[in-house]
Amino acid sequence: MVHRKFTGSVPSYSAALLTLGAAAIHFAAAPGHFSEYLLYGIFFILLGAAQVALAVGLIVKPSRRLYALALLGTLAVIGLWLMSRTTGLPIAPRPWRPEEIAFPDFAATLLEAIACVLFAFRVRRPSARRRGVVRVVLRTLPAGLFAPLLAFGGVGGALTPMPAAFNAAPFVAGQTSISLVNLVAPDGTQPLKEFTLTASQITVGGHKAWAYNGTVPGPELRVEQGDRVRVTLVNHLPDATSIHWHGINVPDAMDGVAGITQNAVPPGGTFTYEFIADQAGTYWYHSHQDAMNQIPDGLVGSIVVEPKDASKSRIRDYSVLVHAQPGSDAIEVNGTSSLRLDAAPGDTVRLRITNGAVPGLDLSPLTPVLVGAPYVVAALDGHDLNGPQELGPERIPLGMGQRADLMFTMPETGAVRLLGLKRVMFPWNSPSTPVVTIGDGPAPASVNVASLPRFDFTRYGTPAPDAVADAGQYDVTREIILGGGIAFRNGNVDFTDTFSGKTSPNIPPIRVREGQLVRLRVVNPGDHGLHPIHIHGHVFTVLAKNGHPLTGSPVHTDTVLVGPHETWDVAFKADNPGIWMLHCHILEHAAAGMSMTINYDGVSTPFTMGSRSGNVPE
Ligand SMILES: [Cu+2]
Repeated sequence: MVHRKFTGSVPSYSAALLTLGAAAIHFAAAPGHFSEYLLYGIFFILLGAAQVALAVGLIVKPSRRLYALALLGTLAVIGLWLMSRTTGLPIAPRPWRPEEIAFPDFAATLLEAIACVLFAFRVRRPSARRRGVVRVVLRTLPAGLFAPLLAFGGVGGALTPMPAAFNAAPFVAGQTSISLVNLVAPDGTQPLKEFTLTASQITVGGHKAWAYNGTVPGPELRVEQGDRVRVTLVNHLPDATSIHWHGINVPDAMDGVAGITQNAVPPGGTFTYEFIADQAGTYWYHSHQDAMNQIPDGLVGSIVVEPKDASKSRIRDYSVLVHAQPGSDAIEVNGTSSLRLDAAPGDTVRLRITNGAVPGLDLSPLTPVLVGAPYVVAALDGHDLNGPQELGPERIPLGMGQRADLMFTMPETGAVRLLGLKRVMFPWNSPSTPVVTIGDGPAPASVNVASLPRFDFTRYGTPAPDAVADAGQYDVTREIILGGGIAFRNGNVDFTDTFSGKTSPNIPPIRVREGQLVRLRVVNPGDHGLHPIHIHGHVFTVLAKNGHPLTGSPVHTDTVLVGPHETWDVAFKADNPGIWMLHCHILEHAAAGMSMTINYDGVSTPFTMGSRSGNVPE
């Protein structure tokens, strides 16, 4: 074989392709960077242009010097990128603040890193042999497949960034509207109950936790129906936060949704929430800024509104909040894995159970079971049921965010227990299951929880007239089909969860006027996925499951759990003007797109969600 030496170097088509792929991603990312920070935008255009010029040079006039230059330049770009993702850059909209890594970063950097290996190779061996066309094509094939694929992902991600500042209900010039910040509790002489909740970072069991007043969960807030409740949130966390009053139909400005009803409260800031607690029941409060992380980190607590006419004698009334143990797969009840509650024989006990725990990977609801005494399900989501019948042990499905009040009489001897609080993370990892024991004495005989029947509220209790269910006609109807799939969203290739094929913020809002009756049909055509769909500021009247109307008590909830192949019809009266969220209460699903708003005509919001506003409700 004849070796033909030549002075230059041979082109590396692979290195050129990889460099072009990175350039494409940088061009696609430039518009987003322009809107974020002018210098970044210019930098990305120049970088992309330099990479195109380099790729052309590598093919047209390859030389050892060019390969060396390419290696140093690309290494410098990778170094800058690493710095921006770890320590942050000195010249930036927020100097020395590291940025998050999205798919386009990963794709561009990987292409550049592989190109660097090829550059280095050519610098070490400048006088390679020229090869036949077939061999060149075969050697270029891996990069020829890999570079376009990664560039496609990177460009797609870069062209669909998280919105910088999305307004769910902008003020429109020429239209009469009021800003929701004016939608507050009217003045009055109600008895005032004041609380301060200071959010701060603590350590529980060696794990970092975010806590209200130094405990996970936060303190139980107990008020009486008709009280004026005033809660001051003080933020001592390193990040912004907010508080949402889950299930309580507060005035819109007090709903605590960052980016819709307020700006997230910055570190060092405060916000005072005020509302009149006119609905008795079991509710909970939690962060609605970055809720996907802040709720499991510990920012949760119970709030109980006792009925005004409560005869408190001989009633033992307990809130039982099931929540994630921060930094662990385990769940706890009121901050412990073994909760003991006092009760004497003959006492009437009301257990207010709230599921504040993110479900395990199978997404199944919690199914608490009370053993040791017959009981009634007195209320769901804080709303009393009519004529509830006594039950033996049954599993009560509670999706995340849902509540059930169980009432029973303590037996003459022995304790009563709440079991079945099991969350399956992985089939091979079943974390410990918390137990609640009520009263003293021997524990009740053990039961096989998995074999017990499931409570079905669609045929429980006694029928009664119901204004919304009996209306039969609705002014506004909307079908919401639950789904999902892989798509480009928020700068990444990601799993998305969708309402009727769309993700937030691109789901058209439900537009209503005050006084209208609204019916929603929520359809889950999938084989898996249980979605607790939660409404803010209103209460659902459950109309039908799979087309079958309820046969027992009217049921009023703020969350409807929609299982595989289920269709639920719910309705509500539009009686609380504002801009309100409707979202899946599995916060990962909400963050992946299952979130929309109910917009009242004539109401606008000054707040925005997105990367620039810093408001990320989920
Ligand atoms: Cu969901």
